[in-house]
Amino acid sequence: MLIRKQRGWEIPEMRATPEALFWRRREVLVGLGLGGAMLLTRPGRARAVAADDPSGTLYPFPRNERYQLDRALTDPDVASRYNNFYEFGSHKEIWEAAQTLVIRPWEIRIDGMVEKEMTIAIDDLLAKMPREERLYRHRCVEAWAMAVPWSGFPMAELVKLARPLGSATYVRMETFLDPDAAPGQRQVWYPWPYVESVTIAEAMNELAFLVSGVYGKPLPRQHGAPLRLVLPWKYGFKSIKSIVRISFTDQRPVSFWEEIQGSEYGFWANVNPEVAHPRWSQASEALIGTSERVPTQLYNGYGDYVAALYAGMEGEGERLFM
Ligand SMILES: Nc1nc2c(c(=O)[nH]1)N[C@H]1C(S)=C(S)[C@@H](COP(=O)(O)O)O[C@H]1N2
Ligand SMILES: [Mo]
Repeated sequence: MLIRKQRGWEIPEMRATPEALFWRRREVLVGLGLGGAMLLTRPGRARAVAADDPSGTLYPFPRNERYQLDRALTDPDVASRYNNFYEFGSHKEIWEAAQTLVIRPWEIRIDGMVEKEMTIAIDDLLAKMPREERLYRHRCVEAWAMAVPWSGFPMAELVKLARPLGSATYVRMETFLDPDAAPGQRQVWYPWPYVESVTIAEAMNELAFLVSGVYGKPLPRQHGAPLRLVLPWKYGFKSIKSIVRISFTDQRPVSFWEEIQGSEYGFWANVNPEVAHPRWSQASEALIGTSERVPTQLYNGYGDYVAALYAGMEGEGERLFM
């Protein structure tokens, strides 16, 4: 059994696991005759894949000074060793296990309600896009936060490249599916592959950022290489990692966490300190790698950019903040 140290800023895993998931996992284990504690997959020893990342020469990307922080950057070693990436395990210490992810060749399928469906290799995509670095805050729904310099390009540019039909209203994104590389995907009580979605209006918002690097270098696998989303005004689970498919649709997709427990993890998931998670307060957040806690801000402090997206929607019965 893997024993892990709990850091001061962590919510105990028991409390962070949605109840529905706890029971689904239990059913599966009992069904297999493995009611005991042992199985909960310890990912295999890290097998480092030494694939050269051909995008390395593109870095660093020029910084866009428009996005400023109110706090110090997180220590890069802390940010890259405390990750949520359930494909490699349902705890934070997955960084070694994630090294099995093969990130080249890597293609992204763009399909659904677009003028012309296409498949594009990550390096061709990066070559085409206007690349920049941005300092953003990140707020996980588990009440921890970090601040990092992401390298990427505006999601709006991807939408322009895809040329969606006027009738499309949502963007649905999907993570790779490869249980051999990602043993967490053998945990059949999760609805793999990981799926997330935003409205096209959200995707076009200037803050929505598709990210290929961090701290001036290509993304380490544990951060979601080679391409992940970053939506700094929403809880972190919306920021889907290691994207292989981007689809345009007029039906609201159901995301991974919404399917697991929609009462706790909804479609909108905008940060709001006044709307508690059913099992813990969202009023403040722990800054990982420090002993500091700071008050959480509405839209994670990005209201000037995004509040207008949601004007009047609460009246329509939308749960904007979970
Ligand atoms: N495919 C995938 N994307 C994911 C996750 C995941 O488990 N799988 N976890 C999400 C959550 S809950 C958070 S907080 C962030 C964490 O990003 P980081 O590990 O780079 O800090 O990734 C998000 N994207
Ligand atoms: Mo998260």
